[in-house]
Amino acid sequence: MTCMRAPTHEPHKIKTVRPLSFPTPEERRKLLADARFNVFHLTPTQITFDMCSKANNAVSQEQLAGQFIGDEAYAGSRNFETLRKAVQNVLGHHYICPVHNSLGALKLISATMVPPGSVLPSNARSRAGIFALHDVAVPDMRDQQAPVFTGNANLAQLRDALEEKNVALVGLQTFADGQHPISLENLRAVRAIAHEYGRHLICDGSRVIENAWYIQRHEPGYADRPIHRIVKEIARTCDIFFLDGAQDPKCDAGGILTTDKPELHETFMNEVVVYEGLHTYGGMAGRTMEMLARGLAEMCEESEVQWAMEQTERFTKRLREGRVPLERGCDGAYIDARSFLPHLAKHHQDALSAALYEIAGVRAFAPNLVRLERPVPVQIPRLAMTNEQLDQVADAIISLFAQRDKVPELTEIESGRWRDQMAYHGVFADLAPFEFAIAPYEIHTIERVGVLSRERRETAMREAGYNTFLLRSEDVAIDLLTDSGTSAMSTDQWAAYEGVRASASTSDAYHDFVGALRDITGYQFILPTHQGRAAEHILSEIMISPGQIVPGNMYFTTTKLHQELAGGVFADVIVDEAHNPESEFPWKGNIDLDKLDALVQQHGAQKIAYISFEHAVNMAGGQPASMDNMRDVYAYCGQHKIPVFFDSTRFVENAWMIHERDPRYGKTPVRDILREMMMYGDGCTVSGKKDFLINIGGVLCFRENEELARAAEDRLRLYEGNVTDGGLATADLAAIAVGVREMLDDRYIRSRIRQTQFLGKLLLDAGVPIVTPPGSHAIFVDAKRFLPHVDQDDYPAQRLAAEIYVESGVRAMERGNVSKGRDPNTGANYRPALELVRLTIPRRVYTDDHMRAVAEGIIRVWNRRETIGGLRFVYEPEKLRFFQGRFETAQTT
Ligand code: P70
Repeated sequence: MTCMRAPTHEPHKIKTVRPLSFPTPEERRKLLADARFNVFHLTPTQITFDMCSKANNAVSQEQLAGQFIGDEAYAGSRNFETLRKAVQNVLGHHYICPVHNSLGALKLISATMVPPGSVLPSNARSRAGIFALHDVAVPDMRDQQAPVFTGNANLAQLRDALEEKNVALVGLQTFADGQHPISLENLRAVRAIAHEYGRHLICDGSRVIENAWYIQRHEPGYADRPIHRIVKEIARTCDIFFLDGAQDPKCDAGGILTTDKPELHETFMNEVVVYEGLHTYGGMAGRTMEMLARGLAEMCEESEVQWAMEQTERFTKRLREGRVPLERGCDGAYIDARSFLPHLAKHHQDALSAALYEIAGVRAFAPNLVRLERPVPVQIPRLAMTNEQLDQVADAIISLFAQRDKVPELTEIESGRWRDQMAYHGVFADLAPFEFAIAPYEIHTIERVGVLSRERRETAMREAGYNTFLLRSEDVAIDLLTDSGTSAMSTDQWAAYEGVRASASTSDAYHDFVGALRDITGYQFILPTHQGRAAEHILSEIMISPGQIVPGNMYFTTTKLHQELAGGVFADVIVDEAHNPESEFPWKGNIDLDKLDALVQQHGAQKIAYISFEHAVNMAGGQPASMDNMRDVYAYCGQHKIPVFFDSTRFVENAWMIHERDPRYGKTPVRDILREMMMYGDGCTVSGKKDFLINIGGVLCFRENEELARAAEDRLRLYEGNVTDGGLATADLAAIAVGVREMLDDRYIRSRIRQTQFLGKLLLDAGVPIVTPPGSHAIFVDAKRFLPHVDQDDYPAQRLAAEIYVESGVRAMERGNVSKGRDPNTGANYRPALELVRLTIPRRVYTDDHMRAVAEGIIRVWNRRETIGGLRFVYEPEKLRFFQGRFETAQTT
């Protein structure tokens, strides 16, 4: 079955992100000392990566949505019914007792079934401490010889215990202690023996998924069995099954205790009200039950399981190659602290945890009883991290391993039975810090994507008239149609969105919005619009008199259209290099001052409405303008009294390119570069759906010309909405105010552009013709060089975009002859110099592994390029024909 092949990229995209913190080495030392060298006491905002897989997993958007439909009734809530059904479907057990977490389940079991003085043989150590409290012994039944399934029980030993001891129950853990998987064969044998002696088999299945995957991989006869069936088999083999909601179901709390035996259920039901809550909520909020129910069903999702397990394989492999002593645990690397720090006499685990935090801000913590001396687990929060991040965490550990001799001993100043009670004095040795170079966020929620077979993609493309705009998003695997409105919002943005007090007139969010944008642009008048083209519409109307010329650095479709609708005539004044996809000129977004001057000389300055100056020129391939060029154009226009208006849709990206390519700005933060850029203009329009990290919105700004601002406001009232909302929801204004602060984080913008460049490099290395140098928001494939045998009037870029989809499920966009349209005078196609397919990277949505998959798909198309022909229109709209035009394949001459 193909679903069981190891996936090469996430089978989903990122829906929302949560910010990471980056305390400096100095801050970390202070925080560690304050926490008395016990990393347990640090909080997530003091940590970069919290390597724990409990309660901080990423969830699907559907599971998160469950949080909001919690039915907080005291008795018989709908959420409990949902949970019950999920248990029946997923685990195949009929009866369920809800509990607040797995400790709640254990408490019920010990209170009802395990009398003091009895014995509970188990394959795990991690719960022994709890039972010891009740005077119950938990002898280790693990078969120390078992080669693959190291969590298997030693059956002879089990039998002996049942013969000789006062055994109350037989207990097992799936993936015992996070390290030891059990086979289904062994599980069945344990059950048979337990039943022979009239005892029940109880199983802690908090890591049932990881164990099921192990069975699928390693137990003979299970290679073709889907995870959900193995999970059900495991649960149904046990008399009682329980799990922690914050583990495999990726909930934030909660748990369940399930059985098929009515008499056991009755026992629990009588006790649950004592410790947990009523039998229909068991100490969970209604929303927790809803999330848990959804999480139970989703945790068996095959491709997701394969992805998470593959990450664990990769992470442990990298550490092994770095010679770090470890075991591959179910959810990460379990480091043997004694072998890691052999020179220490004591407190190996805590010394290792402290040193790792000190050098890298990573928390890995061995919980539980101090005397158990368990390994330090470096767990991967489920679905929350990218492979790039995991690689760097592994490298941080390897770098600590390389300087392990310097890790000093901790001096105990307070102690207890549990590790959280420990406190130490320590010293800081001369450990070299590890610096992360990654995106500054983790994955908070995910969105599953469409995966069709090649045949179904062929049909979908044909039905969409070979126009990627007309595909359904649910048929697309990786969507690189646009970076517009496709960003993943952060949890901080959502918090602002949710917390807003909406208003039909002026809102607090409006003032935040204006304040934030004034601060960033230095402009006085900030007008919200519902998106970019609305700002363009208004600007064009108030600035252009019929017949006036609007020089611009290459056209953008909507910008040019609004200039023309206002009676203006667009004139391209971009540097020649921009039209040459092979030129390596670093500032292909520049305005050619000679071209501009020629226009002024020819028509006179009063005939020029304004300069339409786009940052990071989209149609040229996402190419930046230099600071010098902005300054020179502004100086020139100042002399001739011609206003300069920026299209600042991708101004942060332009600013980062200046940071990268102009050595004078190599140390200047983007925020300051941006401020200087904006000085060289009189105002701007922005499609906020790009750099602002939001899904909707735009803005029109004027630096200081109040008259223009008032004229624009008049139109805003007519076309858009209130002057204080521009037709946007108050909540979106609030999200923008947060987004525009996040976009100025240098770590974010660096990682964003690095990702685009990474895709560019993969394609260049394979010889695929792309526009060079690669831009910031997109990689543009050069269809003229890709399909030289297809005439431009057979729309090679349109066809190439269609082929890329059919080959790989990746959706791209034509930017060439179809987009440029026809000359209204002759009716002929414009046949622009650039005939491109744009692979546009949404912000914070995809990972490097996605980019690799995109490149591989395009390279496959490249290898069969000779077989690809052209297209002809079957339906051609008059305006912006690329949006809704339909095509059929044409035989190329
Ligand atoms: C894209 C999007 C929008 C855009 C832009 C620049 C530099 C203004 C706008 C308009 C969406 C798009 C729009 C038309 C054709 C294809 C795609 N660009 N200026 O994917 O802003 O969409 O907010 O009205 O890039 O490049 P808005």
